[in-house]
Amino acid sequence: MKTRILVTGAGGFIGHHLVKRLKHDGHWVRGVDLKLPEYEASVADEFELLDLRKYDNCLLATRGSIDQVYNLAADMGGIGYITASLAEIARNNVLINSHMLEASRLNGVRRFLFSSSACVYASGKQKASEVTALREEDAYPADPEPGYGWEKLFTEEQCRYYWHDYRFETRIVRFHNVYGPLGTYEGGKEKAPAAISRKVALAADGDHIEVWGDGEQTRSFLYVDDCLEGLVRLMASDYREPLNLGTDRLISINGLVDLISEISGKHLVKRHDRSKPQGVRGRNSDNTRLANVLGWEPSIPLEAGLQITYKWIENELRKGGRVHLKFSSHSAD
Ligand code: GKE
Repeated sequence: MKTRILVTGAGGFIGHHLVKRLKHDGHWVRGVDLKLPEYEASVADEFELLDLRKYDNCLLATRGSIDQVYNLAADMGGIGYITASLAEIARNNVLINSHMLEASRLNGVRRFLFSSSACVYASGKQKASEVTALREEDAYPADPEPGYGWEKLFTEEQCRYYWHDYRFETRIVRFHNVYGPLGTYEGGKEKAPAAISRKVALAADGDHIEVWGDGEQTRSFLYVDDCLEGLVRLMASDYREPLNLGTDRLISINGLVDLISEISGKHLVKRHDRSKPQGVRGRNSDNTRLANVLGWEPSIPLEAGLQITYKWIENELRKGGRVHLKFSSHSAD
């Protein structure tokens, strides 16, 4: 019998990619989201438009002998988005996650994966660009990102309670800035790799592009295919505690801009805007536990992942006639 899998957030970036991966692996997949995937049709066996903030919809989504739930549905975005409305984001995500956990348990789901975030880590441990990579235990004493991070940390705890009280099997992944094609690149929810790719694609050779902050803040970035591999491995594992899923290659945002500019073949001048949201000063993933638990680590180089991502975003903009316009007096390639 095929494994029956529910992916919530299947209209979003990681969820859409995950549905493709699970179908490729031969599973039966139901996708659920508020919206359809933006850039291509879902290959899920069933796709249902449901608002998972409502408990009855979570019962519907988990009906019919579902074996595994990948709960990726979330109100989320880059640092500009998640710092703009704390109450609404926290409320939406508390509702989705609490209701999905309970509905999954009542409907007999065998395993539930919760998508947490590096935003759970204590801010005091992320104050320097040359930051020490974060181990899973660095989430405590708790001082996470307001709103979004607190909600993620609370739901991690709730997963533990579901094991404690009901022996309900949960898996908890902490994503570190995942990027790749078919992700949001404009409109306010985009994260740095997509936002900078868009700005570079729209710029003409020699232009200025806006970079938030002084650009010396640091991050590590995870390509989506590595993310999928980690998710599938974690679901199959017997590990119930939170686990980082990221790379441990620390790079400054200025370095990221340089890499993307190089891919584009353009020489661009950075214009730093220190009034824009910057989040933590430095953040990196310690992958010791990831490697121990999964017997595997992400391996796709940043240059390779950015190349694919940049080309996809540039092509999307070109289809909309926007790259072309910007290049009226310059070469487009
Ligand atoms: N979004 C964005 N757009 N960020 C920019 C830009 C830009 O045009 N230019 C520079 N940056 C800088 C931001 O100021 C920030 O310091 C850094 O890039 C990364 O921003 P981000 O990708 O939006 O998000 P963060 O890594 O700060 O935070 C994200 O962390 C994830 C977990 O790793 C969160 O927004 C969540 O999306 C997520 O949980």
